[in-house]
Amino acid sequence: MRVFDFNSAIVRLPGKSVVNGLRAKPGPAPVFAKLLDEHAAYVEALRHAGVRVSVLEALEQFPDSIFVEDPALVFSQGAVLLRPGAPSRASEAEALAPALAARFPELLRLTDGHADGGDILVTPKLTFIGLSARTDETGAAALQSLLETLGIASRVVRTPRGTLHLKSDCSLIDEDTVLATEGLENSGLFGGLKVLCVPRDEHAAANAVRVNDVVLVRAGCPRTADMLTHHGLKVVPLTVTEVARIDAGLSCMSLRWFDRGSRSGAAPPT
Ligand code: CIR
Repeated sequence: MRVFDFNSAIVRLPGKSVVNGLRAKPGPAPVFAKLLDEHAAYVEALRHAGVRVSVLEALEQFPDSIFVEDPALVFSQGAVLLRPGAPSRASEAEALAPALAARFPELLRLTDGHADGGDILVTPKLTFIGLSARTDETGAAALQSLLETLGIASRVVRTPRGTLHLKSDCSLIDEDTVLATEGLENSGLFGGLKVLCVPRDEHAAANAVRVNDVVLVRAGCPRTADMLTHHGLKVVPLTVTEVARIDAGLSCMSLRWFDRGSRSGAAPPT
């Protein structure tokens, strides 16, 4: 079983309030209808990759709740409700609790500090927890203890300054390779993993999603797509122009895991 073999995912429909999602810099708001299309194409791509996708209802009171990756972490053996670092997102975790309790044998809760799922990069041997404006040292330490109870080893690292989340700048694309921005590669934090560097003008492509035998990659990043294709991967380009207006990309729109008890979804990997 590889850490990117998934047969199950949760996504949440965007509410109209998504146009008021958080963003670091002022700019044009997303166009709701177009963002819905982007979301629908993303869900379709997951399904096409062999994932059974549960679509949760929109939550108008939480503009950023479409980004289900941030309030929780999921693994085959259990889920963890996190404590998102942005005050407007704090209650998104409890809003996800019923959906997770219904799907996971164990539901753990972070009770100290703050941590966003976007700062957590899972690799086969080690899970990296990036300290950022959203994930603090108390949250990271508490999360390490919870992960230990699930049998997952972790290391606390630093998300580059000015970067929203660790995974804004990197993704695992195969069992021993990470796709990353140059800055993150230079920081040397990946140790024994190989690093493929995205071109500077395709910085945002570092947030990709490996799902079973394909990699979802931001459309409009042809050199990254070529590089991944040469690396032997099947690239699925997806447009996230509207989603990007509120500082988001591809990984943040789903929680993905391999449900060992599931009869539907993808066939177990060989
Ligand atoms: C936020 O600032 O929280 C949202 N507007 C974007 C969250 C993106 N999440 C992610 O990259 N994991």
